[in-house]
Amino acid sequence: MNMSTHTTGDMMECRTTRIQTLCVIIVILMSGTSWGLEFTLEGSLTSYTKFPPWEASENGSMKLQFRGLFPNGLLLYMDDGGRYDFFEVKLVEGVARLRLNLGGGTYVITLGQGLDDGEWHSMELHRASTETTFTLDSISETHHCSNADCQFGNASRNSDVFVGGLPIEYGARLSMLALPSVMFEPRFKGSVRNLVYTDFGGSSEYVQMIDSRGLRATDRSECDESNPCHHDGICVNTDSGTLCDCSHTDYIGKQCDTD
Ligand SMILES: [Ca+2]
Repeated sequence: MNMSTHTTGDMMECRTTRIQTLCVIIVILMSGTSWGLEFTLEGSLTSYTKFPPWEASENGSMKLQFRGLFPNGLLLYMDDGGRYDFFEVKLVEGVARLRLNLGGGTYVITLGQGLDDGEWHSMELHRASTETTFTLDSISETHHCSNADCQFGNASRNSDVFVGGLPIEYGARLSMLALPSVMFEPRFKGSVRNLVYTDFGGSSEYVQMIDSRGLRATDRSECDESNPCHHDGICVNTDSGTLCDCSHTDYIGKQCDTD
């Protein structure tokens, strides 16, 4: 039996039950090597997922698909263990923005628009010697590295790969990050599936999730049904109800209603 079909079928079956949280855990466990794993991030101040390091010092690629309704959010981050090299992909006003540094300074590639349309979109990072190609759906742009060290970190030091956000503990250990500002980005709110690493020889691997926080069992939006947040606080759906992110307002309180 094809494992990805098996898992998708189980997920659909789970949506009809009342114990959705347990079901998602079962589906993740049954995924084993995470064939085509799909998950939904709540996009709160603490949500994240963690995957093994991407050992693409010179060659290899990484792909994933994402779907969301919010124009801003951190989609992907990895670095060389807090020295210089990093890759960061985020949505900025519905546009995908890659920032990278291979040791010679920061470079930015911006692709797509209207990516907060609730449809699935694909992104890929492809490393080939001195070139890094960023692909969003069917559009690509390539960065040509010209400094002395064009490798992405090294196998013994590279960080894990973070999708949707980083663990809150990094906030007290910013020196461990090559791009400390990543901790201040809004986190991705939406669904992600099919994270794949491909090595230079062409063999692909669906990677297994190591850790997570703030995964949702459903993408149902209570915020759309009844938004409790005042003063432009950002409503966050969680499995235990809604939360209000007041960090971008002048108000505090559970519903951003306290001056
Ligand atoms: Ca480097």
